[in-house]
Amino acid sequence: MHEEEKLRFAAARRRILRGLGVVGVGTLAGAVGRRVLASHTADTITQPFGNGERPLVQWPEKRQLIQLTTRPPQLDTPFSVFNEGVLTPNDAFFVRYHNAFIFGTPPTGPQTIDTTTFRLVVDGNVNRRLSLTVADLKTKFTPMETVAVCQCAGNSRGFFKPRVRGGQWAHGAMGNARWTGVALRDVLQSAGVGAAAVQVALDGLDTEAWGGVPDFQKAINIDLALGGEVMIAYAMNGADLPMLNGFPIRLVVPGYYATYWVKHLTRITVVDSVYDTFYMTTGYRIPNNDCACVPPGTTPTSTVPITLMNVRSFITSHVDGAAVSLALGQQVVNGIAFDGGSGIREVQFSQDGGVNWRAAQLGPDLGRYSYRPWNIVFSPSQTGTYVLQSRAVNNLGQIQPLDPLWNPPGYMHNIVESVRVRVTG
Ligand SMILES: Nc1nc2c(c(=O)[nH]1)N[C@H]1C(S)=C(S)[C@@H](COP(=O)(O)O)O[C@H]1N2
Ligand SMILES: [Mo]
Repeated sequence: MHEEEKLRFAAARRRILRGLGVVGVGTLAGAVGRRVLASHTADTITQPFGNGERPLVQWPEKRQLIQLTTRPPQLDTPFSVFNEGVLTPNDAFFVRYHNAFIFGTPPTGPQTIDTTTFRLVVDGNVNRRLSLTVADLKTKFTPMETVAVCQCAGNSRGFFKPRVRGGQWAHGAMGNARWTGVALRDVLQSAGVGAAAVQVALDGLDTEAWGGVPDFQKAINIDLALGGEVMIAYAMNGADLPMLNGFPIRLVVPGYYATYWVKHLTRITVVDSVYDTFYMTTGYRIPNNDCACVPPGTTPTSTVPITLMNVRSFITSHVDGAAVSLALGQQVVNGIAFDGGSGIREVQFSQDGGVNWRAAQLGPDLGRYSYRPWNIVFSPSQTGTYVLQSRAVNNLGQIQPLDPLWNPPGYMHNIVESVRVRVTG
């Protein structure tokens, strides 16, 4: 890493990231820090799996979110947010980091990013090395926009049976946003990619942590990088990226799991071989078969890097365990569906635990990488418990499984979910 890039942490406080797990320590424990501390004890929610009690916490630029870990900050979006609208508000968008201290070591490490010194470097097998400011990206390239789902590979990991190691997310490690930025292709073309290029390696500002946690680096194949859809995004839902979602720029890889969506992107290196980095060669790998699954408790013999998201759907209007009155009569069930970019062909709905299925009405299409809203009328005829389910089919004909699929890292959970609703007299 070059010296000028290290200066990224320097003086001017374009953004302040407070409360980096240092509540009550040193100079950062201001009013915000104390409020975070207070909310630890004030509000908790319990996720529907063992050991699921979590504090609700408030970080800068965020509303109260569900805390998975403090160092690094990892925040799960409360599921009710997905019923507010098809785009996930920036202040409710989940947060996931790998390394304990994102930008240096608290309490002394800088917690700011200075956009006057921030640079995106493009190097490796290119005709000319680029060093771009955010302003360069905004003015020297053609802007583009995509609505796309950002979903952690480990979303819903807490529901795996048998349980697996790793962040015990409920269903809130996903979000859908309108991303604005420039095509990675355009930036690479302006650098001039060498003929022997195989991948581009991606690195953000966060660095290796102690305890052997390696620097978070990723790589994508050169064809994908030059395909025109992968973006270097500087805005999310019409605003600057929140600090915790990658300010000032992040990669957006529509259709791919969020592990490739490198935040605080600061270096793109064109390489002539498959890039060897922990998060490609050891982490974020799935069993090398069609279901990305193995018998529970076993180890796959062969693995490959995770790539495209599988198809999922959720009911958002009704929560598990809800009670509704029969007197309400017919009512609308709302939900969302998405996949890795083929688009949603159909969402089926069942109100009897999967015995009978009806086709739901699909809502507005914001593009094939977006959540697709859907709705259907639920008409309970008598009191009792109804098991509501939705099952999406994508344009490739892939459909959500009724039985759980298992893999050791707990990735790609996409079983049909059940929402039990009690209809009372
Ligand atoms: N710099 C950096 N980028 C990163 C990560 C990280 O640890 N550091 N984690 C990745 C993973 S695994 C996920 S799930 C997404 C989460 O994006 P979000 O925090 O904006 O929701 O960021 C990705 N980009
Ligand atoms: Mo992730």
